[in-house]
Amino acid sequence: MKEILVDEVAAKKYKRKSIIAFIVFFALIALAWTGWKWLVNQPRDNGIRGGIQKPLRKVLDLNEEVYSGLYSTKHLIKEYPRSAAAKKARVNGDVGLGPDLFDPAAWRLQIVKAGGDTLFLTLDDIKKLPKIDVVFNFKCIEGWSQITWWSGVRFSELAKKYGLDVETQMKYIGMNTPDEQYYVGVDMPSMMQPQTILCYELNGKPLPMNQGYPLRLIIPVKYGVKHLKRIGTISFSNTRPPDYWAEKGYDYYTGL
Ligand SMILES: Nc1nc2c(c(=O)[nH]1)N[C@H]1C(S)=C(S)[C@@H](COP(=O)(O)O)O[C@H]1N2
Ligand SMILES: [Mo]
Repeated sequence: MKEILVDEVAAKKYKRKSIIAFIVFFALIALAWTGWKWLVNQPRDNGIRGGIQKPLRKVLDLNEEVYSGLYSTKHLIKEYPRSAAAKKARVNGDVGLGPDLFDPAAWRLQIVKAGGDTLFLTLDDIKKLPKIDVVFNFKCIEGWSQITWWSGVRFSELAKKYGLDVETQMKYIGMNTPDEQYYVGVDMPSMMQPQTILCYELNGKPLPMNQGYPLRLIIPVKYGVKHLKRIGTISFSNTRPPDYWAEKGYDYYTGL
């Protein structure tokens, strides 16, 4: 008799606990669902290519502040011997590499100065500057990486040679393909980092067309998206220049 009573009490307790557990469980689901709804319905930061919700962008920007403050861009990315580089470098992304508005013979690097004047540089002008090698692990946000060997001139060296002092005091640099279909914005400290080059060779030979002939950006402190192939124009600003992948919702800074 006594035993049955004890069992009944235990069963009641158990039942009550289960009910509470269920209520809590569903309440949490409802909360998560409401939170999610709220987030996806937040206004987006940039409508052109979809962008992302403003609260998410805030998180990315906060990351940027923490990372750029912590590591700055003074640190050097690890380099490798040439022999470690892939003989066949992977090709990825061809936006802005179509035949329109690109005549290799007429190509000039256009640098729009702060005052509005534009410099027009030929590949030979650029090749007159000291050439350096950069052999590093190239990383794409899609999840692959590869050690590759690139050569060209340091952006900081070119800026010095062409007296871009006012320009390099600005916060950002913007780059476009000649047809303006692909474009990136890069913070100035990353651009002035000594491993950032305007690159015209891969594995000791002129860049292949699909890898940015005649000139591309190699910026080891960033993921692949920022390594713009076939540079047409370079300009400077204190606000973020448009950026193809950031407009699709990716992190603007994409630092390593
Ligand atoms: N003009 C242009 N540059 C670009 C791209 C692109 O689509 N168009 N894709 C970027 C991406 S996502 C990567 S990973 C690298 C790939 O460089 P690779 O083709 O030399 O491997 O180029 C970057 N530069
Ligand atoms: Mo990429």
